[in-house]
Amino acid sequence: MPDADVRGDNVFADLPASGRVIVIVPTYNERENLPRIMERLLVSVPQVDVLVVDDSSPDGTGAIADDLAADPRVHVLHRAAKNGLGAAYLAGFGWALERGYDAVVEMDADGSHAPEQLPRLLHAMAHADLVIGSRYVPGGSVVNWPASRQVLSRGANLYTRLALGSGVRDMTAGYRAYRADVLRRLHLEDVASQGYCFQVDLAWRTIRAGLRVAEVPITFTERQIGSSKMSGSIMTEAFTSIAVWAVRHRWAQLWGAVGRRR
Ligand SMILES: Nc1nc2c(ncn2[C@@H]2O[C@H](COP(=O)(O)OP(=O)(O)OP(=O)(O)O)[C@@H](O)[C@H]2O)c(=O)[nH]1
Ligand SMILES: [Mg+2]
Repeated sequence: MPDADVRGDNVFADLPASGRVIVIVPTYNERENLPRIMERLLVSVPQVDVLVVDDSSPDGTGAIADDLAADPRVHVLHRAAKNGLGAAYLAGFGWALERGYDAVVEMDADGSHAPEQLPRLLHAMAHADLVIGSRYVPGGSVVNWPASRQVLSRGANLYTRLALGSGVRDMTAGYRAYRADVLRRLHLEDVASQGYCFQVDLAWRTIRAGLRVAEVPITFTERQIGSSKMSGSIMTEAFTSIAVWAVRHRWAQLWGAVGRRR
C-alpha cells in the first residue's frame, strides 16, 4: 500500500483556484533522461501538464521533447542558445503565467527529483506560497552524492542561511512549487541570476515579500546518466550575489533601526 502522502490522488483538492498545475523541466543534453522522467511524472501525477524548456541541446533533447509532446499534456519551449537555468525558468514562468496555471513546479530532468514525491509538495501548498522539496529537513536525504558534493551543497546552504538570516534549510534546492500569484509578485523582470543562485534569489524574494515558505522532505538522487552543468562560474555567481543581497539586507535593517531610534 503506497504512503498516503506520496499517492497521486486528491492532491489537487488543496490547490488554489482551479488547481491547474504545470511542471517546468529545463533541459540541456538530457536525451536519455527526459523520456524516463516524463514517464514517471505522467504516471505518478497524471493531472499535471508539463513544459520542457530546452536550450537547443546539441544531443537532440529538443526533438525528443517534441516527440513526447504527442501527449496533449506535454508542451515544449525551444530556446536558441544555452543561457543558464535561471533564464530557462524565467521563460517557462512567463509561458505558464500567460496560460493561467495556478501552480508552477520546478523539476530537474536528470532523475534527481522524484516525480513520485510531487504530491507531497502539492499537498503542502494548502498552507504555503512556495513549497521547497528539501534535502535538509528531518526525513530528507541525498542518495549517491560523493562527499565533496555534499560538503559543497551543505556549505552553500550554511553560507546562505548565515548571510541572509533566513530559516530555510535548503535554499538552493531546485525541486519546488510556487503558487502562480506569488510569481506575479516577485518582480521577475529584475531577476538577473543565471545559475543555481536563481533558486536562492527567488526564495529570498518570496521571504522578503512576507510570503509563506514551507519545506517538505525529499529524497534527492544523484543523476546516473549524462553530465552535470555545475561550473566554477555558477558557484562564483552564487557566492557574490548572495553577499550583495546580504549586505543590502543588513544595511536596510541598520537604517530601519536608526530610523526607529530617532
Ligand atoms: N534549458 C536549460 N536547462 C539547463 C541549463 N543548465 C542546466 N539545465 C538543466 O537543469 C537541470 C539541473 O541541472 P544539472 O546539470 O542536473 O545540475 P545539478 O543538478 O546541480 O548537477 P548534478 O547534481 O551534477 O546533476 C537539468 O535538467 C539540466 O538539464 C541551461 O542552461 N538551460
Ligand atoms: Mg542534477
